Amino acid sequence: MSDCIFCKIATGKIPSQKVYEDAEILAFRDLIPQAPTHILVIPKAHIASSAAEITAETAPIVGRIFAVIAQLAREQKLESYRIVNNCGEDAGQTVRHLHFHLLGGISLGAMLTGIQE
Ligand code: DGP
Repeated sequence: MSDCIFCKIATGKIPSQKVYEDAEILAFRDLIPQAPTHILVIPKAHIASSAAEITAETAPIVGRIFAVIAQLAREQKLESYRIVNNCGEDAGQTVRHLHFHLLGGISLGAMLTGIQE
């Protein structure tokens, strides 16, 4: 999508601090980190604007995203971490391109999401 920030990051039009990339998936550091490790993992293609749009057809890439997250957590030496998906505006979603937050490196406490505005 031409007006989507994460599509622009995926195609390199907007620079990012990449930590993982393959043909379908990109992981990069969040612009405003909420924890010492705060990585966003996205499908490069705009397959869904939010988790609400995941279908049986697109679910396999979501599974691969979780495998990438597990690999990244090992590489970042995170013993505990939180995976967050904000689905919809009231849930705190600000970028309408499916993405998952990997947060760790600090005690995240009992907060529901670990993400604060
Ligand atoms: P969410 O609120 O769940 O939609 O998360 C969107 C995240 O994207 C938020 O934590 C900030 C991050 N973000 C927004 N714009 C950029 C950007 O241009 N570059 C990077 N690296 N992160 C961004």
